Amino acid sequence: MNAVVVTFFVILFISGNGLLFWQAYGHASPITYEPSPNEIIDSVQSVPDKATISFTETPEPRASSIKVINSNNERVDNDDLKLVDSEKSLSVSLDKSKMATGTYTTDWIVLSREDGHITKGSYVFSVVDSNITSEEQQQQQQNTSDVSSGYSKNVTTPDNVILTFDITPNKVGQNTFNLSAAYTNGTVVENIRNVYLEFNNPVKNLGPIVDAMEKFDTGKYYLIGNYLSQDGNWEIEITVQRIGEYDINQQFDVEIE
Ligand SMILES: [Cu+2]
Repeated sequence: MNAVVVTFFVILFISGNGLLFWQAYGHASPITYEPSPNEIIDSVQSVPDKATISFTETPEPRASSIKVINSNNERVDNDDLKLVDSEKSLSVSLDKSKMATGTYTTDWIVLSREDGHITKGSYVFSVVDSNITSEEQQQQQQNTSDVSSGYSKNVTTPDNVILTFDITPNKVGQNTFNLSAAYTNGTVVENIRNVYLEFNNPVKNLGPIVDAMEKFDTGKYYLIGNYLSQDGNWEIEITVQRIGEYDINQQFDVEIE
């Protein structure tokens, strides 16, 4: 690497993308996804024929898998994993006759042919019905919000930070996640660099699904998405990266209807 490239990576690292940067190099790490994470596809017809993930290193297909699962934990792919060697990509074809509107989880696990290391991950995408107007969809969303109260919990961490974590609504589908961080003396935590959520559902074998929250005010972060793709017990791990201090890690166990 020449000096310019090194400088670029160092700046990337210092500027707070350390975690993402690190995950993107070494082993067979994903580069592109189709469908893409959190994509909202406007009809079943518009769903691509295959789910495809390309990697930084060539995967070994005999020791790898991609599964696309609906919210009833049923596979909607044809279990026909194929490697395109030149693209370092794996794909499975999708059985659209099994697909409808809803949230889908793509679960992948890959053994790198180059270094023998295993990497895995999950992400979600959604299929909606473009024939109903956005107003009607909002109405449906509103109705589902009405019948389900949200999840809300406060935890005081060993370093005297109170994390308040809310999920609205606490059911399968699109949710809004809110996090606020304040010290026990009432002052807001100001030196936050990044907040990450990691979703795991061990019983359904889903996850880890990782995403960064968006800042909307000092010490206040939110994320909207269909991460909770099935019911059951979800472990949601929050990582708050602070400038000049240790990361705060806190797990919330959430029962989703
Ligand atoms: Cu490796």
